[in-house]
Amino acid sequence: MTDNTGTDFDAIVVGAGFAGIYMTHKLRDELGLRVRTFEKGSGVGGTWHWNRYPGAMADVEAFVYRYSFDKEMLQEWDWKTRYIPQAEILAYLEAVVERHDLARDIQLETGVTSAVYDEDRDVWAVTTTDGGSHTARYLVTALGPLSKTNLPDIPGRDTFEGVMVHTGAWPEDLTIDGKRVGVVGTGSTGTQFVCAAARTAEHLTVFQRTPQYVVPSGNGPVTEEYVAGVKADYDRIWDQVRNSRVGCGFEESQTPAMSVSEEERRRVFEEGWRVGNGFRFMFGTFGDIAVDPAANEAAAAFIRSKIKEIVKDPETARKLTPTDYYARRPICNEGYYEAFNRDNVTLVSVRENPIREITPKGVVTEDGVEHELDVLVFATGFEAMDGGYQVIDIRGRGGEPIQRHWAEGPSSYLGVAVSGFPNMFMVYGPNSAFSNLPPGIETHVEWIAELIGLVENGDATAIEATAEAEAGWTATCEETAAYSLFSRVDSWIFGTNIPGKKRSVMFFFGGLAEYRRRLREIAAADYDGFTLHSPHTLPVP
Ligand code: FAD
Ligand code: NA7
Repeated sequence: MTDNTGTDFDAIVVGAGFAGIYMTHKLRDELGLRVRTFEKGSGVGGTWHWNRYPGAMADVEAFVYRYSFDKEMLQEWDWKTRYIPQAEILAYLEAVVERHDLARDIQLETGVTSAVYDEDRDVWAVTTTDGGSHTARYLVTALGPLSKTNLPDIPGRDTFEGVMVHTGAWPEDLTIDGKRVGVVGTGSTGTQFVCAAARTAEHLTVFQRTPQYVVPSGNGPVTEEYVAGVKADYDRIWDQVRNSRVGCGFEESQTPAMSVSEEERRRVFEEGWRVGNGFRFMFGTFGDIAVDPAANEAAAAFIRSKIKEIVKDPETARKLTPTDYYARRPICNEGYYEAFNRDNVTLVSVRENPIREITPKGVVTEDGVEHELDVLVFATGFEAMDGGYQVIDIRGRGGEPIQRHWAEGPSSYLGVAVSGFPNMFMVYGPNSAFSNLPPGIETHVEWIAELIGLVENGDATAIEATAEAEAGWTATCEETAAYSLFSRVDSWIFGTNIPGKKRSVMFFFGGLAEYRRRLREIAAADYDGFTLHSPHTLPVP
């Protein structure tokens, strides 16, 4: 396409985590576009820049929690433990930025506050926190599925005189060693934090609302031979990842749990427990734990039996024992239930004994006890998927705000495009495939580059998802969610962790392989569901 728009940039990317970093490289170095990436943080890395709490790590195994696109780097970059801690992931992402010389096009400490589409020119006008105004033909939002923190509004919260912190905004210099620490929340983050903090805090008080099913991660050192073996096998590994449901690098089971004897089930669960990893336990032991209530109950009962075995105090064990479906994002780490056997760890079930208020000294519960604290940690999660979008003034055709477009819940075509928002592309936006993120993100970055390539290589000025395609994809995601037991439990996956937020489907639960198959099918059908248009052939809103 000939660019007659005179924009400042060809493309503006928002966010410099896994998604924004690869998108910047793809657009600049492969499509030859003029790119500017805005990142509100003081460094690149996204999740791994912000989440520096003790115990922070990816609990998808190291060998697949990385990009696959840079084959040389896959061979060069080593790892020493089965899972990589936050600092190493951050160092890895910084190394990617350096290796591809991306920093010169990434503007840090600059948040995007608005993005408005000028439909006469097919141009996005973007404003930033530093007072800047910029124009570009393409807008790529790589805002992160879990980047907008959720801080509960507990009475007296801001009167606390100690250090109050959310795990997703952990200051670099904050240590908890030898301190009296309280943590609200026992999700993936809270349980990781508990395992680490129990070892170094003087006392740790855990305020738990919903008990969690937690399995061991099986973390530990890996040998050089193992790493060399993985490196030699990467082509096969990525092929397997892309052709699997959750993309976590293990063979997913096809066997229904109730098709085998009770002894065999127990043996398989014991093996899953011994080997470790949450996704492997849920998707690698049997094929129907996330969809069949009986299979789910078998897995849940097994984990409950482990809690009973591990936790010495029966009352603490009771409080830690979940009773609902095992159908949240699976959690694993080292020594979660064991932590509650320590003298310096106290469990408070806030379902039974709610938090009444936060005082200057600590947290007061309904039983009148004041839990005195030096550090109060909120491991209370995120406004997932659309949270980052809700706080930007994004307006599409006809000046329609994205918040209005999403009044009934966030929707998209394929997690990437929204009708009425031409030339805007979301990396891992609402209704993306539920999977290990790096391969999911790579799939999106490559697909977005393909869509932008269609405009660049033709005579159109914009590409847009049709309203029908978006409605169809929303219906597909709703169908896949209805089939999954995940939809029967409250969690961030459906937005129900945010008070007042409407429950909505925010993922495609059909698996990464099926998602990728559909992308291929759509591309083969002339990008069915997208319209290419020039200023003279704008679709009627
Ligand atoms: P992010 O890394 O969140 O990056 C988004 C960036 O956009 C951020 O830096 C943010 O500051 C920036 N941004 C947002 N809004 C604006 C704005 N208006 N202007 C400018 N910049 C903006 N995934 C897995 O697959 N496996 C795991 O084991 C795993 N563990 C996790 C553990 C934790 C504690 C958390 C929080 C997440 C975890 N995730 C995991 C999910 C993780 O978010 C993804 O794996 C991945 O890092 C997402 O990359 P991203 O670039 O899409 O988003
Ligand atoms: P999660 O999974 O949303 O967990 C948040 C936790 O905080 C969870 O235990 C919540 O209890 C609890 N919570 C939230 N609000 C409150 C209030 N008001 N009072 C008490 N407890 C509360 O977030 P994570 O950060 O752990 O994980 C999110 C994803 O990021 C994760 O899957 C990884 O991919 C990384 P609830 O269960 O809602 O009762």
